[in-house]
Parts: sequence; C-alpha cells; structure tokens
Amino acid sequence: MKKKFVTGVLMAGAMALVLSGCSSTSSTTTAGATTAAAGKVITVGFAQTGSESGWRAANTESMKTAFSEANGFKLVFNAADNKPEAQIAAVHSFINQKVDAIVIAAVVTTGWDDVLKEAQAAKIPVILEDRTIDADPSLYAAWFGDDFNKEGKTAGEWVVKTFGSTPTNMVVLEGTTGSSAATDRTTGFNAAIKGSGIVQLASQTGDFTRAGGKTVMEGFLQKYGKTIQLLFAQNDDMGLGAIDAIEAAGLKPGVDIKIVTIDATKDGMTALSVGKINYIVECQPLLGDQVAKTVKDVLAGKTVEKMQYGVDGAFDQAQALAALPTRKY
Ligand code: GYE
Repeated sequence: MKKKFVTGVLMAGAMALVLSGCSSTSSTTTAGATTAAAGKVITVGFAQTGSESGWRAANTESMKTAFSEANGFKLVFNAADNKPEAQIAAVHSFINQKVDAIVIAAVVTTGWDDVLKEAQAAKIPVILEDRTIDADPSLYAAWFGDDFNKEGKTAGEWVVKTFGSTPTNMVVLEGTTGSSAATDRTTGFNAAIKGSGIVQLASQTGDFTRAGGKTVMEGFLQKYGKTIQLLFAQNDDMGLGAIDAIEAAGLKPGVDIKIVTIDATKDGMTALSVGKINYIVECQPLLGDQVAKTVKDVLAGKTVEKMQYGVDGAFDQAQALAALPTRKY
C-alpha cells in the first residue's frame, strides 16, 4: 500500500517542494510577501488535505485569499494528496522553516502527537481548520470548522422523514477512512435513522472523490441492481460520480434511487435543482477569514475559543433553485 511509503522519503520530497515552490502529487507553493502595509509579515504554513472535491477547492481558495500578502501574511501552502504521511512531513518542514504559525486541515484524526509536540517545543502555535484530530487539545490552540455529526444527523432526519418505517434498501458512500468528516457523519446519520425502515445493503469509502463515488457505485449496482432505493453519499462529489454510474446502468438518479449528499457545492446544487439529487446538507468551506483572524489573535496572545463551529443549512430542490444564483462555491 502507498501508505507504507516511508516518512523519510516523503519528508525529503516535501522539503524539496517547499524549497522549490513547485507542485506535484504533494504540492507546496510559497506565496511571497516581503512587506506588509503595517507590522511584521506573518509566515503561515498551511497543510491542506489535497484536492479531492469541490468543497476542498473552495476551502483552499478561501484560505489563500485570507492568508494573502495584502492581509499581512506569507503563505507556505502544501496539499498532501490525502496521504497522512505526506501531510505530517509537510508540517515537519514548516517547523524546520520556523514559520510563525501552522494551520492544518487533517486528512485523518490519528498520528499527530509527535509532530505537534515538536511544534510546541519550537513554540509554533498550531491552528486546526475543517477536520478535528484525536490528539490532546493542549497540542493545538484552536479549531475552526463544521459540525459533521450534525450534518450526518440532518441527512438522516431527511431520510426518516421521507421513508419513515417503510423498508428501504440503502447504500452508503463514505468519505476518507479515518477522517473526522467521515466518522462523525456516519455516527450522526446512523443515530438519526435508528429504528426506521432503512436497510443498509452496503457501505464503502469513495474517498470523497467523484471517481471514487462512481467506481464504488458501479460495484453496488452490479451486486444489488434495482433493489437499491436510496444512496447516502457523504459528499456531493461522490454523489455526482454515483449519478454517472446510475445513469450508465439505465436508471434515473433521484427517481429510481433517491440521493442525499453533504456539502452543497454549486455542482451538487445544480444536480439537486434538476432532481438528480433529492436533498443536500450544507457544509460551509469558506473558513479562511475566521482562521486568519484566529491565527492573528493567537499570535497576539489573545484568548480564543478552542472549538469554533460554522453554521450550516440544508436544501431541497426548490431551495436549491432559489439559492443557486447567489451560491459562492
Ligand atoms: O465534505 C468533502 C471534502 O472535511 C468537510 O472533505 C470536509 C470534507 C468535505 O473532501 O467534500
């Protein structure tokens, strides 16, 4: 498995990328900021998961805009292609570069203790955005993101409202295994559908990608065919990939198979507006401004809220149609 690829190699690779500012699988770029309008330029290393989804693209853009030169930052950006070891190597390299602060959108919840202890010893504050981690809370200053358990619960409540106690065959496309987004959405969703008529035929990861969602859905369709009545995809992209597979199998997404997803990106909302998806729970990716403010507050020694949750909505077809013209991502 690729995961077993040794840290040393990845670390050297990540370091080289940090230094050269070029991009490949694990891409790192450095946006230069030699002067800021006022005060010292704040150098921030941002370890992003990768570029798996539309949500991620919007999140990266929001972070790059917020941590801009004009706002007094120099951003060292790394996207780890969803490889935990590559992400930890990137954080190591940020520490070696003596950045002022580190921001992490963690691929998975585990494996963080050693590198966070290293950051703490180097007196570099760590701020988490998007996904949570399992490490001791004393190892990071703050977290800013969405409530994934609540998102799963909202999706599950829609399922219960729609199907009630009628026996309904469901398949699930899970997000990246070991990510807090996938784990918490599963927990919230399962709690909400408990006692309903939903029968789970299968649940498998599609890694939060369109390609993953398509491939896994093809497998589900081969095995369970027309008996599938409901799909819960833990993000829009996997739902959109599954729609391709469903249409290729000669079935109508949103009609033959009802679909509920999470994120509410423009692409997802467009599919919802034409009835190919039936319901979407929002997950807000535009976190950059709040994260940048938190970084500045932490560096200024101000007390910050440890866990800060964004507010999410949910959409049916009519609500998607109304929201689409002003949708930002
Ligand atoms: O839902 C998915 C992305 O962590 C909330 O990651 C994020 C999730 C988001 O790949 O599209």
